[in-house]
Amino acid sequence: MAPQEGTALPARSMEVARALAAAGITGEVRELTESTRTAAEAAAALGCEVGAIANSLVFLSDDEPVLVLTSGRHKVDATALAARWGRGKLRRATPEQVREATGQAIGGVSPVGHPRPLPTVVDAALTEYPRLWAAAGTPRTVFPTTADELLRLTGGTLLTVGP
Ligand code: 5CA
Repeated sequence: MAPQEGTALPARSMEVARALAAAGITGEVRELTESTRTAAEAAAALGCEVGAIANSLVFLSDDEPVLVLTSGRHKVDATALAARWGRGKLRRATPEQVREATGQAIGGVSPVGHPRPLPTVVDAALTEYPRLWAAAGTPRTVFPTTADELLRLTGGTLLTVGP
């Protein structure tokens, strides 16, 4: 990992840092020199397992944007998750819909720091890792966290998300 010391964070990451601080979360946002755009890239840059990367995936359910915080080790089973969550069909959001719902671009979508909070699911697989990394608003920023913190930060629901 190669943190960039002494430089101001991008504005979108400042939003995330503010949301973390407001929730009393002590893990700090860091900006890396390498890309963290995908879970594989983030895991390589951070030297962690890909399963310990918490991807922030936006779906639309009954036209409402929702967030699924998913372990990077597997894909979301959208049909099974909708049934478990008791919601209508989940459709993957387009890049424009992601931007509108979160104020962030694909590759940097964070669990928090959005214009409005989104109904959120936290993947039960994330509880298997003592330390997780999530995106902090840009494709080079991340923060360390845990499944418990993600649940508290988002008011989310812990559910099985993968296969
Ligand atoms: N920064 C990392 C985590 S540290 C990250 O954002 N990973 S991610 O998985 O949440 O973001 C990449 C995801 O964006 C991909 O898994 C994919 O689900 C989604 N994505 C990529 N391209 C598109 C697209 N064209 N439309 C909708 N979603 C997309």
